[in-house]
Amino acid sequence: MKALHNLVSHFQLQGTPQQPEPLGSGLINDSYLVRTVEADAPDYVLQRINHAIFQDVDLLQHNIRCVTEHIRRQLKAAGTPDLDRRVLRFIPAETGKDYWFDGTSYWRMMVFVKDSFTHQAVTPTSSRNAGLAFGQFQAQLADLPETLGETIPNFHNMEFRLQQLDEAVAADAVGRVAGVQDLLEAVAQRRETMCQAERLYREGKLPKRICHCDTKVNNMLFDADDNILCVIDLDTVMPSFIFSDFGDFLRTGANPVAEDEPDLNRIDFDLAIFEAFTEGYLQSARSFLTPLEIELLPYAAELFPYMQFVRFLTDWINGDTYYKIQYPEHNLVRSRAQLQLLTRVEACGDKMKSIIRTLLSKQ
Ligand code: GN1
Ligand code: MG
Repeated sequence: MKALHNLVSHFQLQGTPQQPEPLGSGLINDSYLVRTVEADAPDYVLQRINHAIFQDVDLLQHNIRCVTEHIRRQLKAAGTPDLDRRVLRFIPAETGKDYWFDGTSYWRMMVFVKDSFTHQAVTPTSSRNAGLAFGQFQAQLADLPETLGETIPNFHNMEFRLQQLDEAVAADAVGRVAGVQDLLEAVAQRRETMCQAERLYREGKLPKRICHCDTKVNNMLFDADDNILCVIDLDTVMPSFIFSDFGDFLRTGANPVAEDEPDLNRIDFDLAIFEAFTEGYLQSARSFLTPLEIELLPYAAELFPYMQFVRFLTDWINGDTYYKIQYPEHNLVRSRAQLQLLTRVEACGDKMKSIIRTLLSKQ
């Protein structure tokens, strides 16, 4: 812990930092809260960047700097108060870069958004706000002057994720393939349909836009009155299909239980949440969405449980090399939970379409 404290000294902070304390439950990066002694100095978050996953730290922090500054400029121009609670602010290290390399790990610091809360579950009201917020996030970034790179190449590319699964199955590194034949069958059945976005993109029918790409419920900060303050966890902001933000929110938000729920009977797809989120999203995003993007929103709701199912299953077959696990079968349990969610979403296909039709006619 002494070492953590030393790290902090390499950043251009305001105030006197105290000993970092562990923070949050992200599956990828390690986070610490760094309080400052002075009441008028902000507190900070110190994070170790998972360099195995985000291999190009310069590109990563460049993307984040472009995005946060662009949004900050817009909010400022609109006269929005309390900017440090409305968009993340990263602190340069003494090198002038937005990270510090200690010889082994890459670290970064940002201002801790005070009096903020995250949710693991959502209500229709907070979902509508989330739809508005993520649609607005895409809208804000529509005129970003800089070009962003892919911080994780092919991150939400379904064809690529299936290829990774195929490779894992072929290698069968830890002998787990025989035990998951039913799951592999479920993957195969849906393969063609689920890869339609990439096909449409190649045919020039579907655009990529700057998206958040990890729109989980717990990647938004709310104030004490449940208003959305800002979107966090910007590591995966990159060009993608808008389905990323739409589908991944519903994957976690419309499921009343956690993404790794072991009791499959408790997993569901809540259409009230779908409706509320879609209403908010269409309200802020409709102006730039194409008719095909809108038509494919129900597909997006299926795509993300499917993609997460494929990713967890791949990690299980690889012997748990990517996601942190809390118990030995965790990735298998996660896989089964995501497949169950997918079947619940699939059962709602017609209802989703009719909800979207109704919402469009009302707006
Ligand atoms: C990871 O970092 P975290 O926990 O917000 C993952 C997402 C997955 C999610 C599943 C970079 O997100 O893509 O949907 O776990 N992020 C990365 O919980 O792989
Ligand atoms: Mg996160």
